[in-house]
Amino acid sequence: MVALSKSTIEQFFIKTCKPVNALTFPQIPLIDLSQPDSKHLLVKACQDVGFFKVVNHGIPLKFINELESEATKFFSSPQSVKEKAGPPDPFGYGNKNIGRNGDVGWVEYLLLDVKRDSHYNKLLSSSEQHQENLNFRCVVDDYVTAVKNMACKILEMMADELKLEPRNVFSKLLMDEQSDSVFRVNYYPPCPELQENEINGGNLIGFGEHTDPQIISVLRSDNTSGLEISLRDGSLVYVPPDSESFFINVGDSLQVMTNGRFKSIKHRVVANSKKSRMSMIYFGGPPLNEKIAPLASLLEREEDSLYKEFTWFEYKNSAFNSTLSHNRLGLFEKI
Ligand code: GA4
Repeated sequence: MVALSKSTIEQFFIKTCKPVNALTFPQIPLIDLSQPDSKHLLVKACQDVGFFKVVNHGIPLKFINELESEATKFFSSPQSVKEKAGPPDPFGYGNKNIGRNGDVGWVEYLLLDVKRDSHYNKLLSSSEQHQENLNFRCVVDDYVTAVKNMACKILEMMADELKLEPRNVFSKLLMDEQSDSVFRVNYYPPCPELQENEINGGNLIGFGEHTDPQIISVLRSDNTSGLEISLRDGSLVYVPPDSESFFINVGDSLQVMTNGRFKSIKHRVVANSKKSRMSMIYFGGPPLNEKIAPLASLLEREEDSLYKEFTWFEYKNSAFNSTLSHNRLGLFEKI
């Protein structure tokens, strides 16, 4: 293993003047998907926080465990093998560099296109890894299909509670064959150099603060902590990990479609110098040519649209040409 110098590690130190609130956010909304009254709580969570945790989600544990074990195998393989799946733009393996504009994080990741038959092309290109990669592909497919169905169920409950018709007004965008959804596996390795030097109190930025551009994100992580969400007053609060539940956050596009009723929440991940962390996130996005604008039925008599209409292609382009912390929606707000 190549030892990293102090100055190399320094670029990942958390550069923020805001203290991390060590207290657990007391009310991370908890939604029990098996309860009939949950659609009301779900909409409230999207309005108040833009983030919630779901239990009784019905995703088979087998899918989660198999994916985690395949991903662990991938991230522990030699660097040369992992690099065969890279670079990450548009899809593949990435290491420390995030996006196109200089963001860095203490993270390795796989970004995968979830459109049938279009993903893993690079992963599958190395013939000696062929069988292993096929297994990986199968477990990702099973997992993503199940998580997408859960995301659609949640979106339909939201539409129902908001009295929107048709009920699949949001979910049809994810179900569309052309849906531009992405799947990401993040691996935050431990940092032995940081422990040895006991620098910076052990805080490294794993994934900098940002909002997700899509409609909805479904996150599952192992039991290592690291996720923090930013409340409206800008304070960051720690989200206790829970490997048996899923965390959902509202994306920028859903904020626009609900004319700002639902909030897309800023979040970040702090890497742990002692323990690795693995997370898997499904980002449910619309087809590229889909027009994103506040739904007419939500614009009540006196209510003006807060956003200019755009296509998902335009928004995605603008997002991918920005840095993580950029206020992406600002460009599309009506003044
Ligand atoms: C954040 C949500 C998803 O992980 C992602 C990220 C994307 C990337 O990693 O390439 C972006 C980021 C995300 C938003 C701003 C741009 C693009 C990195 C970045 C600096 C895959 C996505 O869709 O947008």
